Amino acid sequence: MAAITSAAVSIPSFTGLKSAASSSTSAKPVSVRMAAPRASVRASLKDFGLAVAATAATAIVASNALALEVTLGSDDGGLVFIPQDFEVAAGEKIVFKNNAGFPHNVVFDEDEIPAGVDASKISMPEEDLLNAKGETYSVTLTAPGTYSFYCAPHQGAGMAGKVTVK
Ligand SMILES: [Cu+2]
Repeated sequence: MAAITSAAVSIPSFTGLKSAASSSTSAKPVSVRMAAPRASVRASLKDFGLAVAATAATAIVASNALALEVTLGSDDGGLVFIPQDFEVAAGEKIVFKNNAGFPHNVVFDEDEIPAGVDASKISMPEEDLLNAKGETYSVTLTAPGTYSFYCAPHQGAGMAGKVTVK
């Protein structure tokens, strides 16, 4: 306290500068203090917004990931769909994936699908075949009900399945 007073007395002009500087520096911290919280609130809101957006994007990815995979042919070459009888939500993608015992395909039975659904629009053409392991055929069913499908080359061997759309 004494040192500040003597400095103020011995060098008045410096004191004036100092007080001006200190008033400006004391004003700055106030404005910084005022601005900083706003900035950080903005930043955190922005981060929050980004986090929400990221969450939404994840949710979209997750809903896209809601694809049910059906394996065509068991690992030992069995002529089956795995699973053979399953449920999906309306609009959920069904991915039929070629595994073993191919060629396979996926044909919906026009007599065993909900009324108003066009079997040709959800089926592979009977002559189209999945000839290699890992090849896929995807379909999305939107009309609720039960759909029967089969593999044309192996229909006689009982390669058939059923999906219920909820
Ligand atoms: Cu087959």
